[in-house]
Amino acid sequence: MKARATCPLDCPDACSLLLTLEEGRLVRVEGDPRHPITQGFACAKTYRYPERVKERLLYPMRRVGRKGEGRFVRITWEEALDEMAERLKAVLDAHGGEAVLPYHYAGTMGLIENQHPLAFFRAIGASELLETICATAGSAAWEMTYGPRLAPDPEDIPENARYILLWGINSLATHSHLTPFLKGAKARGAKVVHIDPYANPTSRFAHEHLKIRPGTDAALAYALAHVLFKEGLVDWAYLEEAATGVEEFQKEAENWPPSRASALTGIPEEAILGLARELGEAKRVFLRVGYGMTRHPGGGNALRAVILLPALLGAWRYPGCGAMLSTSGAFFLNRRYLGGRHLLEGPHPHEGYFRPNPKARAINMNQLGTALTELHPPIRILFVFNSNPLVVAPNTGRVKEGLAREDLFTVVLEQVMTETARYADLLLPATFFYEHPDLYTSYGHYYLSWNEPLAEPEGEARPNTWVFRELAKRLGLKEPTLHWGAEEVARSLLAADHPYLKGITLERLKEEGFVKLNLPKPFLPFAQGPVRFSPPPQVLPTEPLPEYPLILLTPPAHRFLNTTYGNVEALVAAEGGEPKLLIHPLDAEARGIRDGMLVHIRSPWGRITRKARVSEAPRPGVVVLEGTWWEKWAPDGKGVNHLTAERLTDLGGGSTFHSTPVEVEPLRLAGFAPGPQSC
Ligand SMILES: Nc1nc2c(c(=O)[nH]1)N[C@H]1C(S)=C(S)[C@@H](COP(=O)(O)OP(=O)(O)OC[C@H]3O[C@@H](n4cnc5c(=O)[nH]c(N)nc54)[C@H](O)[C@@H]3O)O[C@H]1N2
Ligand SMILES: Nc1nc2c(c(=O)[nH]1)N[C@H]1C(S)=C(S)[C@@H](COP(=O)(O)OP(=O)(O)OC[C@H]3O[C@@H](n4cnc5c(=O)[nH]c(N)nc54)[C@H](O)[C@@H]3O)O[C@H]1N2
Ligand code: SF4
Ligand SMILES: [Mo]
Repeated sequence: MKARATCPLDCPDACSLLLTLEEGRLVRVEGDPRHPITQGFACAKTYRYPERVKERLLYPMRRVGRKGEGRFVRITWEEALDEMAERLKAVLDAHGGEAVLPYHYAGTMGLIENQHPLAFFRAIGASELLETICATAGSAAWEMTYGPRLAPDPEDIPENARYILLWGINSLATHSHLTPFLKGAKARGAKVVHIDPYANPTSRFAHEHLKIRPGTDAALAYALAHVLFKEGLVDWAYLEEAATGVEEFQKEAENWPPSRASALTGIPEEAILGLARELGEAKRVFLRVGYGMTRHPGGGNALRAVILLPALLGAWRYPGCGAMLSTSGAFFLNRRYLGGRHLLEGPHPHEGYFRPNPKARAINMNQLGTALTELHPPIRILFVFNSNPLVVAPNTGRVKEGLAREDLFTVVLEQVMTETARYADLLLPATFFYEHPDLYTSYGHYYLSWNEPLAEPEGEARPNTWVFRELAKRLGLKEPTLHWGAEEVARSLLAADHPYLKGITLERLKEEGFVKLNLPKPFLPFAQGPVRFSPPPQVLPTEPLPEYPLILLTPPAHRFLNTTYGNVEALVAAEGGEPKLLIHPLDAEARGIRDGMLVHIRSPWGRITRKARVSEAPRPGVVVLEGTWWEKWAPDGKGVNHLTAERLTDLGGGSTFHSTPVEVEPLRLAGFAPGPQSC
């Protein structure tokens, strides 16, 4: 059987896929040629999805070995659910809801399996997890500047954009379905410029690459603005109509002549001048910003400074032009009942076994390590789903210490035996995206879609929402939204009175699979503003430390999706078999490091060992570890986040994964006997 389903992964493309199933098992994945964004191709990763499925968990299990050891015995769902319910009741009675923490992120982007389990946690007044690991610095910056996260329609780019800036994003790897639109514009003569501290496939696609020093984007943006103001290249008519606070911003920009910005950013003065003049002349600019530049202590301000540039040029007047961070703000769904949000808003009408707690204790997911080891009163029950925190959260040393606590009861709902799953007391098998219904938005285009289950769950796998419905029954919780099935959640989401959603019903989604939002034509978000230039963004550069003079970037790998696919051997092999440190020849030479050598990488928070790859790709002073690899592939069995900090961004409480100060040294100098792989 062959049928359509939306790719559930955390990727802006939200592709429409054609799946071939044999006896309920996924055997082949193709891109849907009918979908205007997918255009008939998937990606290097998702073609391999069937290999992921082969590694799946099939039954509920209880831990028998030490935490982390990964020894389990099979149990029944009845036993698993009863045990969870008993433990929950005991902890809730003795310590209240805040002793319980859900840890979840974006294993699936389906709104229902991603968000609706939270209704259960909100109904018991659990500690509330702030979902900050990825997008909140960017979202906060965008919302301060423009309001809703709207962007030009990518389908309008080829015809309209004359100049393309890819800033802090390796879009060819992480947003590959934008590429055909960029190529379309390029073929019509648009120039493409990439701004990134290291060369990657996107730099090779661009006509020009500016290797910026990490965390200095705001200074570059101000210098570009400086030239635009000075040389009369600003669209004053647009600004007068659409923007506020321009004067204050202009004053700040006066302080950033290209010479000053050049010294800080490492970009030659002439390149800054040239870029500003070309932008000023082109006006029809499409700026694609990634979250890369936001993963710094000053990342929110940096993003604000950068996304103001298209406004200065009046680019928002043209279709396909302006700035794109995310399109997710266009899905004006009714989210009031999704994940029981209404329970956080105040007293609720249907009290159950426990009172909801509108003032639930909030825990920033970037600080899981500290939350598990230092919080008072402590977390006693942890539920992990849609996430692999042992590997993806910063400061892994701390996270492991927390997960190893004997007095912590950990439940992990997973599809595969991740390194987090090995720490579970109860490990529960989750369904795959073609086994459960769900509603999908996108953060890179404007299609809404629906997945109908295409197969019965294999083994005893169950959807996340099923597990929490069963628990709610056992706890006697009466709150109605806890007991909603997927269609009820979907209907409630679609019951929104917004012109973009007009005529989009569940029936239509079921029939057509995906439906484009009713965007106005031409689609010109922010053509009339509002654009808020004040307060003027601050320049808050990322600084190394005297003992840690290099800055480590940890951007995504081409063939993994965070840690998803990190166990698929063909993809691991294609990524080089093990994680390697990219280091510039000058930095390598200064440290006696040769290509292929094992090196220690130290930060104030931990140390790991990697093979060095001496390469001109990063700028001097910057080292790069691509990909959040599973720990098991590293020479020392330690993941990259042993090095990263729980430090938060200036706006939105976001993660700072690309700002880690490190030092690198050859293994032998660090006083360790060389292992068999070295030299
Ligand atoms: N293949 C693949 N695709 C993915 C993912 C994946 O893991 N693999 N992850 C998905 C997810 S969860 C997300 S959030 C997105 C990632 O989305 P983004 O972070 O938006 O995109 P990346 O392409 O990773 O861009 C990060 C780039 O920013 C650069 N960078 C780091 N610091 C700075 C800085 O200070 N200034 C500038 N200008 N650039 C900087 C990095 O070198 C890197 O090239 O991609 C999604 N798509
Ligand atoms: N150093 C460093 N660390 C990073 C990043 C970085 O660039 N550098 N990127 C960060 C970013 S942008 C993000 S978004 C986070 C990503 O962090 P996570 O969202 O934790 O992403 P994954 O590592 O892909 O783990 C998702 C897990 O969910 C599981 N899963 C998938 N579908 C389901 C389901 O339906 N039910 C259940 N129960 N489980 C399911 C998958 O098997 C997988 O193990 O990582 C962050 N960590
Ligand atoms: S991971 Fe992204 S590019 Fe690959 S199939 Fe899924 S949505 Fe498309
Ligand atoms: Mo992300």
